[in-house]
Formats: sequence, structure tokens, C-alpha cells
Amino acid sequence: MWILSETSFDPTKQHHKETIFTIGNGYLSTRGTFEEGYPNDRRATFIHGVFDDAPVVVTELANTPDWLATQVVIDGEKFSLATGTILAYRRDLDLQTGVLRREVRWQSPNGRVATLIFTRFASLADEHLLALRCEIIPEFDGQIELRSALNGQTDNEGLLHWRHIAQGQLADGAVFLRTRTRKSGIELALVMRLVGDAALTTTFWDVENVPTLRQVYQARSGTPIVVNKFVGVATSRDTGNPLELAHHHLQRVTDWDQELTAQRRAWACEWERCNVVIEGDEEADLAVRFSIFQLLIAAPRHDQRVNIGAKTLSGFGYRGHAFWDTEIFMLPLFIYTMPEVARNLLDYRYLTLPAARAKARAAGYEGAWYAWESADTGEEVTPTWVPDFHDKKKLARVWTGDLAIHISSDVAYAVQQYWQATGDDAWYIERGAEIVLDTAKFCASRAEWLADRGCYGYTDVIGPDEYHDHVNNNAYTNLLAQWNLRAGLETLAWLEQHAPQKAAELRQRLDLTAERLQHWQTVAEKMCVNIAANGLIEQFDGFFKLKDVNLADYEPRTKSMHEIFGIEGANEYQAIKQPDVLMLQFLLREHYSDSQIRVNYDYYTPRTDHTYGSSLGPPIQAIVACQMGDVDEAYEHFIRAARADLRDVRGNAGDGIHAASAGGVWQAVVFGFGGLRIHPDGTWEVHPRLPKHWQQLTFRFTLRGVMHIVTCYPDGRAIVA
Ligand code: IFM
Repeated sequence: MWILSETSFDPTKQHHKETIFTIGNGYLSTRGTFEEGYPNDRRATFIHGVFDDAPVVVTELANTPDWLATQVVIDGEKFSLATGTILAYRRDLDLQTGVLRREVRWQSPNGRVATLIFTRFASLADEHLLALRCEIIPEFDGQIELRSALNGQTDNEGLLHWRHIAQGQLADGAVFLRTRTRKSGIELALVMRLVGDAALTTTFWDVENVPTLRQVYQARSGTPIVVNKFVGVATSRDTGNPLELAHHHLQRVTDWDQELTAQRRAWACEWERCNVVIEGDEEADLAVRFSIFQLLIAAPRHDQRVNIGAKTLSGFGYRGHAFWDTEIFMLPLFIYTMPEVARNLLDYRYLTLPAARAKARAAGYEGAWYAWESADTGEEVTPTWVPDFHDKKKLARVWTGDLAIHISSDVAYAVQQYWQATGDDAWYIERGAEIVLDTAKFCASRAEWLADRGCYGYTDVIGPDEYHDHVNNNAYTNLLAQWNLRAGLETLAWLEQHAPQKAAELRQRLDLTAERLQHWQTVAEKMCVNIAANGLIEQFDGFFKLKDVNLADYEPRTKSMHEIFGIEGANEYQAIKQPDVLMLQFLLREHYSDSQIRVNYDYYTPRTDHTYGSSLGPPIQAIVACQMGDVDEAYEHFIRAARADLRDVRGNAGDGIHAASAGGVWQAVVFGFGGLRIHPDGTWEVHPRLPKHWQQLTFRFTLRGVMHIVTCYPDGRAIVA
């Protein structure tokens, strides 16, 4: 299934629908709001990297001017779904081509009837180009007026980020708007041109900050009127002269069909590399493709200075900030299907090393400590205080920016994964190795010698399970740091052999003395971990002494256990927000036998808040359940993740796509049900375990430049092409 459809309009679901009908091209995304507007809509177009200062959240993606703005006036009455009568409605997002189409048959309050068809796409073939077609089929004779605008009066939920610079009409009739972010000073230019049926009159309305082209048409019953609005867009992040660049992209446009053909071709190339087909389960088939689509439209193809926010570019949630969600949840899709995108995202981490070093230094450590929430510069932008979820008038302290140190090892892990999958030695030598070494340096510097335990560890941290803060020796944090330290040592040894000059340079620049390296070795060897004889790992010191909890006792519920217990209260129980020990065992799969995973799976699964905890949890839980052979249970977790946005299971999809969950859905299908296992030496195997009702699963992945297409069958067979 390729088409996401909506066959009736329900205003109570408008924010959710705006999110899932988002279109984009890796440069920008536009939420699925209506061209003509609707009361209380959350109109937004976000462009990668266009951040501006904001109170509390430090910085946020600035909602850019509205390029969709189009009013249709039908014999004197403005078309709006808030007035008149909707006689027919449907909206389709074609995931195969990235084209969104809405068709409405509408009767005005005065009884005029017309069918309006709006089609839009953000060109993947030319990321500086946006296209919108408006087709009107009147069922009356009279007059139709179109007001096509560039609306600079946008805000971020009330906060204004833009200062108008200029607007006007160029010699070729194109209309432009120039504006600049108030604090970060990023200039943006939009240039619009209309192509289509000849109007009786076309007038330029020079409305301040909303330059508009007004066209008047003679309406004849049954005769369509078609107008194509093309918009070129560029910012000062791209060029010294955004207006010129935006105009340039517009000037080469000839007609709609040509741009649409280019769009289809560009998308066909993308799907060729990453499509997944599930036969026997239409919902899952659509959901996995939707998840991939959402990540592809947020994937920077030509920019190494941006990361993908936790809500992609599809909503105001998390303000465009990026988390470990990228490296651990989204990146595998890119690493194994579009490695050049993965490299861009890792380049962002390389380019933000100075900020990561500064963060470590400011806290009294060495090496690179990446920001828990990262935006344009890589500086820490986690808000310190946010409104408490019990009482919005109170503030709650957010500790992740201070305590979630595992982010550095997560980044290093992703670097190694990319390198192993691609064999991209040149990039690794140039950039990747430095990340692994400097994060290892941080891991060693942050490690404390715990004399009473006779081991090194990390006190006062937060692991993936954020229901518990200020914990000591979180197993995930400790063992990923141990992995990072060893990866650092191996990296240096590899560099000595394959790029001795680079090894020497890094040794000197990062001060990698023999004593320091010896210390890394010692810290790694003597890393604290509480592991019982049967392989059960204690999530952190004292976890097993906390009050046990039977989550079934709290059912049915509509709140997270965090909300039920309260921030302080949750620290006293063994209820966890998302897989933590299991996450560790998933990432370091090679280090654990099935029986070691089983014992942890049995312990932690019933204590995890799968329904209302983190949306990051279910796909990982699904993968581990598959590995344990619990396919029915795996499916339950998988489908919960698959529905996160499509069915708005958490009630917050209006804030934007759950990007980590989307990446996790792909991983759950490929690594879980598909059973793909890639070993550190680059060899791989597949052991499919399909849900009962799946007749076939086909996925593709690329390793060392070779694409493999794997078809899995219910009897566990896999055929590789
Ligand atoms: O990074 C996650 C975190 O693990 C759980 N809370 C939401 C964050 C952003 O998705």
C-alpha cells in the first residue's frame, strides 16, 4: 500500500492529520494544513538548520513564511471548510511520489458548488522548489478569484522569529519576499510564480509581509480552471544571495508535468534502495512505508550541518532538537540503505565536536561530551526547566542535559556501525576516528574509581530509562562506555596501520599519550557492572531493591507510570520507561548469548511501561522479543510503534512525527521479523520469524556497496537476490 488516505474531514483531528500529511524533501517539510487555512490550524514549514533563539528551549526551528497560502473566492465567497457544506472530501498522500492531493466538493453558504483539487509537493529533484496546483471545477457560471500569497506572518505558537526585509515583483512577474530571523540573522527568500490558465486580470497586491497575486477568472460550469504555483526558496545558509538562488530555481521551471515527472523519478530512485513489502498485513505494509517516508523527507541530502530532530521537520515538538534518537533509532535505516545520508548526519557530529568538547570542558572533563539535545551549533540546548505535567503552573527540572552521558557513546557506536557497513575508510580516517577517540577520552575522563567496589563507574547519571534519574552505574551507560573505550583503542591501532600520519596527528592533537591509553584500557577492564550468575544485569545500583511493581494492577490506564507515580515517586519503583538493559543487549548483541538475553528479557519486560512510556521502547522490545522467539509478543510491540503516528496512539502526534519510533519500525521489521544480523566483521545472516498472518516479507539493504534483496517466508526460509 502506497497511499495514505482520509475520506472525511474531522476538525477535532486536524493537528494529528496535519502531521501525518506532512510533505518534504530533506531540505524542508510542510505540515499538512489546508491552503486556504482553517481556524486553529498549526501551519508550519520548517527548513533544516533555520534556528532562532527562544526562551526556555534556548533555540528552535523558526516556522518559515507560508508558501501554501491560497484563497479561493467563489462568486464573492471565500472557500473554507469552516463554512458552507462539504459535499465530498478526500485527501491522499502518495508515499511513492511524495505528492499530497486533496479533493473537495463544496457548496458555499449562498449555494454555489465547485470541486477544488489541491495538489502539492516539495521537489525531491530540486530541493529549492515547491509546487502547488489548484484546480477548480465550478458548477455555476460566475466569477472565481484566486489570491496566491507568500505569507510572512508566521509564528512559533505565538513567538515571532522573522523581521521583514523586503518584497516586490521582479521583471518577469515573479513575486518575492525577503525576511530574516530576529536573533540568528538567517535570511530567507521565497519567490513565487503562477503558471496556468490565463486569468481575466492578474494584479499584484503589495500587502506588507504578504505579497499576493490576485487573479480573476470567468467561471463556466464544468470548465476547470487550473493554476500552478511554483515557489523557489533559499536561505543565507545556502548562499550569500538567497533571493537570487531562489529565483534561479524558479526560472528553470517550465511546466507542472515536467516537475512532477522529475519528482516521480527522484522518489523511484529512493524507494529502489529501501522499500519494504509485507504481504498479508496491509496495515503493517503501509505503516512501515509511512515510517520510511517520514524519515526520507527529513533526511538531509546536501547538508552536513544539520541533524534530524526528534519530531523531524513535521511539528513544533522538541523544537527541532536532535537526540540519541538519530544515531540509535533512525541511522540504521540510512546506514543500510542510503549511506550518503548517514554520512551527512555523522558529519554533523564531527562538525559539532568543538561544542561537545566545550561541554565536557565546562563540566571539568576531557574529550567530547555531546549535547543531549542538539541544534545548529551542537551546544547543549536541553531546557533546564519545563512545565510539570501534573500542574502546568509549576516547573519541573530536566536533568538529561546534565546527566545523560550515554549520548557520546551512542554517537561513537553509530560511527562504527556506519564504517563497518560501508567500509568507508577515507571518511573514517578523516572524520569518524576522531569522534570515536574523543568520545573514548570523555568516557575515561568522566569515569570514577569507586574504591569500595574496586571498579570504575559513573555516578549520578540517567540511562535510557528516564523514570530514574541521579542513578549510579547504569548498565547501559557503563557498558557502552566500556565498548567506546575499547573501540577507541582499536581505532588508534587501526589508524597506526592504515593511516599512520593521521594516527600521529590525532595522537598529538588529542594528547593520546601511552599513559592515557593505558588508563582507557584499565577503565574498560574494570568497569562496574552488577551481573548475577544467571546473567541478570541490574539496571543500576540498587534497582532490585526498589519497590517492585505489577503494571497489570494499574490497568486500564491512560497515563504513563511517570504521571501516576510522579517524578519523585517513579524513582522508588522498578517500573521503567523504555528498554534499558535490553537496549544494551540489542546494541551489543555479539556480547550476549540468547540465554543471557532471555533472563533479562523475562525480568524487565513486565516492568516496562510499553503503552505510555517512551515511544522509543516498543520497536526495540519487538526486536528482542523476536530474538527470543516470542513472535506474537513482538508483533504487539511492533504494531504499537507502527500506529504511533498513524493512529495517534499517544495523543501527541500533532506535535510532529515520532521519528525514533519510525526508525525503530524499520529496524523491527528488518532486524526483528526479518532476523537480519550483521556481524562486526561485515558478514551477515538472516533468520526470519514472521508473524503468523504475514505471507511474505521483502526488504533490501546495502552492505559495502552491494544491495541485497531478501524475501522471507513464514516457514523461516529466506531467499536473497
Ligand atoms: O530521546 C528521547 C528519550 O529517550 C525519551 N524521551 C523523548 C526523547 C526524544 O524522543
